[in-house]
Amino acid sequence: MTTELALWQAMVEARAFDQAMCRHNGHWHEARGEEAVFVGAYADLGPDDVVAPHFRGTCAVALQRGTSPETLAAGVFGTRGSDSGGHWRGDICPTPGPRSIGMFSGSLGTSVSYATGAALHLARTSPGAVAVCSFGDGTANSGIVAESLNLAAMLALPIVYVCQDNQYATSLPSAVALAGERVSDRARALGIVATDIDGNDVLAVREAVGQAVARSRAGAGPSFVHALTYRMGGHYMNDPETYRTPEEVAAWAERDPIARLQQLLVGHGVLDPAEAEAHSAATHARLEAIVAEAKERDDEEITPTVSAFAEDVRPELRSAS
Ligand SMILES: Cc1ncc(C[n+]2csc(CCOP(=O)(O)OP(=O)(O)O)c2C)c(N)n1
Ligand SMILES: [Mg+2]
Repeated sequence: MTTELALWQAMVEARAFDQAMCRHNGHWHEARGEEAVFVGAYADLGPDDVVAPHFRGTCAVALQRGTSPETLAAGVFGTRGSDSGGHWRGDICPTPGPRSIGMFSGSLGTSVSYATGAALHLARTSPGAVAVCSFGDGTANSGIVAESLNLAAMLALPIVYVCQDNQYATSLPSAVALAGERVSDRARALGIVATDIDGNDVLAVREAVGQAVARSRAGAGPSFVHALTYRMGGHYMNDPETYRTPEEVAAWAERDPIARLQQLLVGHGVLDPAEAEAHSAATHARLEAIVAEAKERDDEEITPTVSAFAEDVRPELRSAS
């Protein structure tokens, strides 16, 4: 199991990559404040498992699964060093690495159905392997999620659905947009085991998803985890954020998942405050340099065709079926 210290480091690295992207990519959709959900949910998976993270958090999951930040940054800016050989420019979601389903169409919810299909494939070919997918509260309202949950329940597929509820779909609060008290009740209605957790507590997320993964590995079918968190930044870089108050944002900043785990680790003597600050500053500086360098890279022009993509895409990704 990933140690608490490693979870903290993964969240720091995730934020450092994310914040560097905020500075260098005007299209970026920042994930600040939501790190506990995607770092905790994808922490303890194996190489045979399939992941389909929500676009807000995709890069952190790829980093956790061994893709280098240089490769990921190239994937965002669409240059040669990326997993697609430069044939995909992923302003919001780069090619995210082996056995990872990204958000390539821009149509939310599609990756949830792809992950469900992947779980069907795993059930037939790789006993014990699971798929984990995450999606936003807004996406949870799409028909394709309802269809996916139904199929997974009907066929007892090895999949864990994680709703990364950051309380907004662009400017629409989930409190208004979600009929019924809890989004997890929709899963319960289908007989899917569901839990509601504090999505700013990475240990709670790791625990809930870990139990769900264990159930799926044992053949007990799908689970649903509703993780309540908060988007500390705007929906995208130029969001005027007229739909919420600075007081609300400040109140949730007090519950920052990174600071929270850091306090716990310091309290337990696992982390020294000065060391924590130094590690954090060094990580932010390292990722800033990587992202800035990736943005400046001036590759020869790449013609993005499907056949060229097939030739240039990294061999291990091509054979990862
Ligand atoms: C099918 C579909 N409908 C609408 C959109 C436009 N859109 C892009 S992001 C977004 C908000 C999504 O909210 P949520 O699922 O909660 O994710 P979050 O942005 O909060 O992380 C919307 C509606 C889309 N990309 N795809
Ligand atoms: Mg949302």
